[in-house]
Amino acid sequence: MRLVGCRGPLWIGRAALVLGLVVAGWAMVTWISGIPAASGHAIILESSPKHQETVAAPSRLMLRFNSRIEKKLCSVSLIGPGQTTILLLRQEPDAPSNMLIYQLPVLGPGAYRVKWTVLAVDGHVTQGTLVFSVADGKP
Ligand SMILES: [Cu+2]
Repeated sequence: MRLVGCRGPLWIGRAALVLGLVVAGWAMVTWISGIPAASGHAIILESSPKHQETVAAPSRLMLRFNSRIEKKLCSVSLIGPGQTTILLLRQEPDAPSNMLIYQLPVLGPGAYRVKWTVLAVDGHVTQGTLVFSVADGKP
């Protein structure tokens, strides 16, 4: 305390106040959006197919996150019509560090759920689900 002089405690007090406000603000945001406070870190910014989109059978799945992720510790599975689960294992190696891209097998028409669990580089695990539908090819 002597090193920072008599302004030290005041500065620490302000820092604590600002930190407190940030934490309170974050808690409020997570409470409003329904995201557990412990899992605010790697979130999806964009995907292909998009959430709730109906598409012709896609040949690949792309998930883009807001931060770099530990790709070896990420897992993504695809649950198709009839609860068939396809564990996606073959990531495209050249994808950017905040993206997961998988080649997909031929998908028949129906509803699909993508369940993802990723580890962000800051050590926090997040998970989520996105859904999309493959349209029946006939017009
Ligand atoms: Cu984090």
